[in-house]
Amino acid sequence: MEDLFSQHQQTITLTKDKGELSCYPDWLNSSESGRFFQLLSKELAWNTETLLMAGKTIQSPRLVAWYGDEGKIYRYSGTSYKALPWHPGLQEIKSKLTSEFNAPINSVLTNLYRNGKDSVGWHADSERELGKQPIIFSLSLGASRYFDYRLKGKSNSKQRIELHAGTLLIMRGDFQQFWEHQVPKQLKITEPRINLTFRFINS
Ligand SMILES: O=C(O)CCC(=O)C(=O)O
Ligand SMILES: [Mn+2]
Repeated sequence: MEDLFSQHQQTITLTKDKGELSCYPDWLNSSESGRFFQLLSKELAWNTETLLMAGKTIQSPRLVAWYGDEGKIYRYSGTSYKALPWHPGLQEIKSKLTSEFNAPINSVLTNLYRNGKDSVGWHADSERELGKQPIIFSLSLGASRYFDYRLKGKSNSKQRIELHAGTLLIMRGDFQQFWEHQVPKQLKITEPRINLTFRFINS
């Protein structure tokens, strides 16, 4: 089978060990990423997510919204979310991804980090409905933020990259089995960032 990524000369492979993480800087140019940021920050159904932590429920330190094909259900941290119908802006990005990478996508989890106080803690995208070797396309818009990743259980393996507006990050193969990732707080950042994680779920 032809490698999905062989045609993308500008893809930077960050790790091929225990799954693959690759990065495609400037996948969208600045006018496209600016247009999508404006549109999606205004029009998506942003809400806090309820997380179950050590038996207590807390509100996520970021806003999220969940879109996808009809009937798709996403279970996360003790709560089920029914996908909202595709927003035209998300549909447009999804079409560009499916035509360039020939990958199946049926949903997208969207995150809005209102400023540097918002974050997502260490986790892997390993919910059962994603399957064992999910391919996840993660597009960043708005403010630049750090993205850290480390081998599970090995805090000294931490690596850091910075994700800028228009950067596409692709996680695939065994990446979610062996690695975890986070977007740490960066208290000096006052500007918002949107991250879109396009996925294929079997549920
Ligand atoms: O904001 C990011 O870059 C990562 C978001 C993330 O890890 C997730 O939605 O699972
Ligand atoms: Mn994630």
